[in-house]
Amino acid sequence: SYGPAPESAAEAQAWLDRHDRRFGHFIGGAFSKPGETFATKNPATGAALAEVTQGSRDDIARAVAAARKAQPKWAALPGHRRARVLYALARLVQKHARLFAVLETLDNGKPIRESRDIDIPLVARHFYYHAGLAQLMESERPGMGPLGVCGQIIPWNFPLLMLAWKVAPALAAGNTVVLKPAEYTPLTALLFAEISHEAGLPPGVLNIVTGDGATGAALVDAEVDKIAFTGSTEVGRRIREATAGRGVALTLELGGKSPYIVFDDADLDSAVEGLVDAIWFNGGQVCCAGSRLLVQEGVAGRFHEKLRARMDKLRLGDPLDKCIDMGAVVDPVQLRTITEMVAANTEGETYRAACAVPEGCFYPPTLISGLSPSARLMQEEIFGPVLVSTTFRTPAEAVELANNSRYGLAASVWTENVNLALDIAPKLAAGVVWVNGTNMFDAAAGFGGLRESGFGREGGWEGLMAYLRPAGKARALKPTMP
Ligand code: TXE
Repeated sequence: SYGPAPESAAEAQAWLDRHDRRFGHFIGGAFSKPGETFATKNPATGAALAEVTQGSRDDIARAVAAARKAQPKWAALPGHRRARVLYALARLVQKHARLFAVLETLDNGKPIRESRDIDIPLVARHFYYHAGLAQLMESERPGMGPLGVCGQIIPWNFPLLMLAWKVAPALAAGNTVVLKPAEYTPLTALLFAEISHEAGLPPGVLNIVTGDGATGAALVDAEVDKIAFTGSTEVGRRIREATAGRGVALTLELGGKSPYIVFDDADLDSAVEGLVDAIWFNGGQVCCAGSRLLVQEGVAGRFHEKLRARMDKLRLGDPLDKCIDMGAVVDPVQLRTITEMVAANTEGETYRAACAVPEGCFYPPTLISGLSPSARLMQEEIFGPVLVSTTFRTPAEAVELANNSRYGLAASVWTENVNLALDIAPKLAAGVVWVNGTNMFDAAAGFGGLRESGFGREGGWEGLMAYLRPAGKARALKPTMP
């Protein structure tokens, strides 16, 4: 069925009401009293959803102390006991999937179709997968132990999914966590904190401190053993400097300007459809968005024509409406950034999709073609629904253009020639390469970048290893009843 889903929004509103629309931090297994607060808003309407607390240095210190206290006991549990909790978390995310999806859509502005069918199912998948790793690590990675207390700072584009990417492996490995959600989108992390109690997570193992960049900086400065960060390249650099002298383990997942390469023998209709996913999924607010189209000269005209026709069919609107393709931009600040970057461009030809654009925090799907490789918009991340394009003649030129970037997160290659695909893929400077596909994620596959896109992997065994260190001696494997 299509159309808005008012009844499910009512459930989310009721949850907010139950908390009087004011939240403190989640520290040591309970919500603290709200302190100095700020509003988190629905970007589609501008309406305030709730007040959340601006975390201070003291709040961070309390959360880190709670995590420190809980850590030895959590790490000492046999893997299958930690697995049981991770499994329960996955089940509870599924049980409350609709509430999570609607809350995410209200807070972030992403289409309900995406939060319901992509974000939340992947969150559950991450906890199931890491429940497995928690059990397997004792036999598969003997002699490895947790790092201790992990500080985790996440962005607003996939709020609960980024929490899952960070929290699931950290807890599986026996660490405890202090997590700071992004200031625009703290609500699903708070709901997750609430269900963590029901899942049997011991107090102090997961702590959530809300706040802005200053709260994040306080967490970076705190007595933690690791910082895991996803966000802007600029903040990532600052965190690297701040932790450099302290022996704090670090993983960074930063920006990107991922190439989307279409060869002249590609299935053009599939490649167009792939682009809808690559750059208009979540309104282009995706670190690995295929934001830089490189298309072979012979098909460039036809491809752009098909692309413009497809763009015109995209539907923008109320994020809770199940039939829309693109919702709101996360915040007016981000909308301004996108608008200003596009307005400052003087090169190429700009095409705005013919679809209706609602009033407020919305930006139309946009294509800017015929840019030179060094143009600012070819080099800098826009983090919005704006695709830039240029053409190439030979495969070698495609590789050169693709790698002409300070980033190296992902790449997509479209061709019907498997030899060409196998030749090109390893030459691309990217952490992930998709062939005839895009934005494919799985908990079992390590994800992460090269160059200024950061380092470290999330997902799979590599992701778990980023939360482990050689522990000195292997714990004897004792058979225990489940
Ligand atoms: O990111 P920030 P912003 C890129 C994207 C976007 C731009 C700005 O290009 O347009 O960044 O977005 C916390 N110490 N990406 O400003 O500031 C902050 O509170 C510690 C790409 O929202 O990096 C939030 O929790 N933490 C990206 C988180 O960092 C600090 C996703 C991310 O915010 C901090 C998001 C500090 N000094 C933005 N300052 C991706 N790779 O997916 C801020 N934070």
